[in-house]
Amino acid sequence: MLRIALQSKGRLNEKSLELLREAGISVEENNRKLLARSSNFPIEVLYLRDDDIPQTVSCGIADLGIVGYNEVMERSSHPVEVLQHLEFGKCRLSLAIPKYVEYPGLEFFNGRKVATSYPGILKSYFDGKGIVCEIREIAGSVEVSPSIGLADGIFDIVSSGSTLVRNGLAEVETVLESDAVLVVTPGLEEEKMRTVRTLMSRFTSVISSRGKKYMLVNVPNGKIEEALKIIPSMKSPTLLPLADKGWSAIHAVVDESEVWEKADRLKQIGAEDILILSMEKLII
Ligand code: PRT
Ligand code: ZN
Repeated sequence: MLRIALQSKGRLNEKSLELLREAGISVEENNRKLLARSSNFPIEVLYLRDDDIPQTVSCGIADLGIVGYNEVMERSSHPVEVLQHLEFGKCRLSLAIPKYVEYPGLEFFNGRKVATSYPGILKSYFDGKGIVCEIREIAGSVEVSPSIGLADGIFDIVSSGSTLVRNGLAEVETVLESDAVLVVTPGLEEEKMRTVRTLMSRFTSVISSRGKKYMLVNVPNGKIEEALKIIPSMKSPTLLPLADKGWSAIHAVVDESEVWEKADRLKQIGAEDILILSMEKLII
């Protein structure tokens, strides 16, 4: 039985459970319970604060965890192995200063004060760049620090950027890009790793089918080559002859963002009956 640590509440909780659900793993959804078993996969969920997930996985109390990459990096004294980037909870850790202050470059921070909840990442960044700066660790509301005279700048999580704008701050350096990651206890025993690999391949299927559509299009045989240049397939394309001789159907998986542009180009070369379908799963 594997044990996976998930955030008990907060930004990653719902998306982590959704990923398990889409991977066909049912978990009792009562976050007030510390532990919840899956009814159809050999895994139990341990709900924790995100800050505690790296340590819990590092020492093997949980075998796996889903946590922000930023937390993994900040808590590097509790090493874990990153197995997979899960492509949700995307954000960046950036330096920001009051927007009316001129920014000459990174040397701005020499001899200044920066407030953050991520002192570890910031210190190793400044050390690597030869910047000597006073890092003031605070737990929350980092963005108000410059306006109350606590710091000259901040180092914090940015997503849309609206929190910075609301507080009169401008982002000047991006230090780390982050998303939710699947982490594992270093050196996990092989028997458990086999189940972990099954889980990872299900996650890969879920992630790679996001934002994809299934496209079916009828093309005159003389235009197949041109059509295949417009909709390159993952492997060899599926090509089926139609009852009407001289025509074929092409099936392909395409990015949702490219559907209209591809459909327009296909029509221009004489394709007809373009059908776009939602895709449930893509198991590679
Ligand atoms: O209670 P617990 O300790 O478990 O949770 P928490 O309050 O420490 O963390 P939580 O739930 O806020 O965030 C969990 C993880 O989500 C973080 O570690 C990041 O990996 C990821 N994440 C993604 C974010 C954001 N986006 C985000 N926008 N975490 C925080 N924010 C905050 C940020 O701190 C800032 O205050 O949102 C604000 C900025 O957002 P924008 O959109 O205004 O730029
Ligand atoms: Zn936290």
